[in-house]
Amino acid sequence: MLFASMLSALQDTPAQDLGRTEFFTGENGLWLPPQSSTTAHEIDFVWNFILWSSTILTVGVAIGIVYLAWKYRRRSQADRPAPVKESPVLELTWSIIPTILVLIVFFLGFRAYVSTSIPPTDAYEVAVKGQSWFWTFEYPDGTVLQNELVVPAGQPIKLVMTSQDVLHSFFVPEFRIKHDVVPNRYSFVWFNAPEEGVYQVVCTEYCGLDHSNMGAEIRVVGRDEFYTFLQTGGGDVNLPPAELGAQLYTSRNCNTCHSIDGSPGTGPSWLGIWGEPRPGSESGVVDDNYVRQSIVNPNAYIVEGYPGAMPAYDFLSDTEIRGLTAYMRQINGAATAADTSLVPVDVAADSTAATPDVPAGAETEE
Ligand code: HEC
Ligand SMILES: [Cu+2]
Repeated sequence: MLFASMLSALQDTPAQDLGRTEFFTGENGLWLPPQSSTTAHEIDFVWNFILWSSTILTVGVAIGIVYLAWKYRRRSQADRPAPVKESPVLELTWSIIPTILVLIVFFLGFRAYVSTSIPPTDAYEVAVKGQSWFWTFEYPDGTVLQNELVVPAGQPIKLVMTSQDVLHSFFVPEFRIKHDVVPNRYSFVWFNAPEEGVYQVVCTEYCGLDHSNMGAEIRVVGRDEFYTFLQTGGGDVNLPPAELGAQLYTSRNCNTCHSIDGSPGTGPSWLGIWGEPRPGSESGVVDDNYVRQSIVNPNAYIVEGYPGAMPAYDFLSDTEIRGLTAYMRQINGAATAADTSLVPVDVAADSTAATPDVPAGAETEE
């Protein structure tokens, strides 16, 4: 079929060659965002085909209406229309052309659907969990990230997605991928981003109060950077506990529910809680053990006056949990020397000028 081969030649045109201007594709452009995955141009081609064929048809029909209304206008009071005879040619034309158009749309759409739905067999798998209102990404080696996905450029990535609570939808406009994320079921989507850069993920299924803030970033990096990332688990391992805790407070989204200035939220503010009584809990007061339990198994004890809405963070490492605890102590003015320093206190006190060299990973020892 000549037409189909012409179409597929157009369809295989690389993204850059489609001839759109910076104005339309720039960051704040009015047109579609840049095509940043290997399958994006297929989706855009169907979209453009539908846009332009319906534009041409609409304009053609509108011009026809105006022209015919003018041509067959009533010229005098005595004007009588001649009987209308059917025209087989006309009727076949307006049946066959739309049928062909619809079949082309089906053919192109199905092809794009198949190629965006079936991941290549060498795809790298990352598990994705959506929950109100953030995304968790888990790598095969156990590395867990929140609201950030780091992947190597030029590598097919298969996302195995599920939801902890309600329907969400994983949408990456620049990759032209979008798929519902459903509780109690896995759904899949895949992409291959050839260019390094940062791409935005949005949730496109209305999922409650903070739906509009439910976003994530996909950071596409070079191979070397990706392997370094996997080795360090994405975390900064060389930080004093309280600083690590401060980072985790935002990177693990504790800040979406807990304030540190006493203002109310979904969960209790962390300001003023250290050492406070928690009658009925195992510890009785907010201390190291209480905080650990609150993080790993939040439903074991529910703070009075709050919903049991905190997700379990049982995947955090001990270093991370101790970091968060140190940060809570710091906010409450109860930080110890060990919370804010990586080296033994006397060493820190003695060293006047240079910071002593700390062996990597020293603070991760249990
Ligand atoms: C979706 C909202 C949400 C997120 C995200 C969240 N929490 Fe909570 N958290 C709560 C709620 C609600 C409570 C009170 C109910 C309960 O005890 O489970 C709570 C209670 C706590 C408590 C006990 C506070 C007290 O006053 O006794 C601690 C400690 C805590 N969370 C730590 C964390 C840490 C650390 C993180 C991030 C790693 C985090 N939370 C993320 C909602 C959240
Ligand atoms: Cu959502």
